[in-house]
Amino acid sequence: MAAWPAAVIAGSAQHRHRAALIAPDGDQEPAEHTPRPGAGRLGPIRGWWGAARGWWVRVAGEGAAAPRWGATCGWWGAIRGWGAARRSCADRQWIVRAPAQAGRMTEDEKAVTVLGLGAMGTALAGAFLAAGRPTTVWNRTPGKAGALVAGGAVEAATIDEAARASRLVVVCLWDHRSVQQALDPVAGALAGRTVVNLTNGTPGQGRELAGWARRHGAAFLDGGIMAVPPMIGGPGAFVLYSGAQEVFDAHRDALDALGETMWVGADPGLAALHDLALLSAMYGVTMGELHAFAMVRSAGLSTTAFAPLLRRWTDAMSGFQERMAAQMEARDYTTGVVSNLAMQAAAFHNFYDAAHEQGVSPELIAPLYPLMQRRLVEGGGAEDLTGLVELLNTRRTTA
Ligand code: FVH
Repeated sequence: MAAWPAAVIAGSAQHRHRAALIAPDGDQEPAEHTPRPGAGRLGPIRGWWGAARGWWVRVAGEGAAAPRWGATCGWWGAIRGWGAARRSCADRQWIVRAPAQAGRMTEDEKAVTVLGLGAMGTALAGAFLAAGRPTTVWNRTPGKAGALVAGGAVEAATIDEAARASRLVVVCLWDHRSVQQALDPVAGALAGRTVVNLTNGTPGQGRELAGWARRHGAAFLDGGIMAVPPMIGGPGAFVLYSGAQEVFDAHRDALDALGETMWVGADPGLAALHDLALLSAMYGVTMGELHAFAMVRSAGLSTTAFAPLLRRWTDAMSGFQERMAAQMEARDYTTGVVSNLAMQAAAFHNFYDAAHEQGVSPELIAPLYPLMQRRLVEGGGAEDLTGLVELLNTRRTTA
């Protein structure tokens, strides 16, 4: 029997469905994801087999008994088989939507759920709405969704309902523990969906959640929001993401609504690592500024009058990050030094003495001095202050 009918059958006996794709976490198969009817595990194999058979019929002319039909049906089988294979792969979540297709998404595919309507969750949901995404919201304590609902959001009565409403579920709660408490009971509802956690946490907590999501059949990204609520959706906001890049790519279009999106690596802990590193720098600057204001206030001076001076000085002393990074990469802290450690350490005691004279606690500036002393003892007097980074690794090796 000529092979072409088999090729047509193999290519055709697949499943028609909406091409709603969600992203896998790596190549995982969500345990509780239910492919559409008929899209069994063999779907992709049958599809590719159909395509191959069709191609073979066309090329080898197996349909000699009916050459014209053989060629036509060979092509037909190949095309149908290829299409069926792609759809089945999508059903199995082995492929993700190309960004170019985002414009053709259905309302269902565009839908987003936001869990948590604190200041940040509310801003996130508002940004999704503003971007034209059907948005479902949920908050532990009801009554916080009024403005969002007025703007077109749907308030889910339960977190389970909220989780099932969208393929993309964004979580922004108080802390890691509250995320665990909220998500654990609805793990089943999250299977086959993508969870994006934008709650502040540690790298370890991000990895733990990624493992939890994987075990429950959900794709996962951890995120760090580098913005305050009023900035969300505006040009200054950026959000860091980590986790499987295919997951990020598949949802990037949606996440772009919140601010500039930046993927920082496949390790799900990396978004939190970057987030906390950046926030640490912010807090370091703030600590110095608080101390400066306290000193000025201790003399009965106007903080308002002092503020422009403070801004001018901090602006002048910023912008050296790339140079610092280069010194660290080279582990050479002595080239091109303008203000060496020995000089800075000699003056630093004045900060303590002045604080005591003024009745100001030196506790915000205190940690730097012992580090300076240690580095001096190690022979780092000619170095830039950057050399102190060598003292901060508690897992220091001799390499
Ligand atoms: N706001 C900011 O400036 C920063 C910007 C950078 C990112 N952070 C982090 O975002 C997380 C949420 O912050 P938030 O500003 O929205 O915080 P709140 O307004 O206090 O809202 C907290 C929400 O968490 C809910 N919640 C607390 N515990 C639970 C729980 N066990 N189960 C379920 N939900 C919980 C709380 O619900 P309710 O008290 O209204 O019932 C709020 O929706 C945070 O990690 C920041 O570090 C924000």
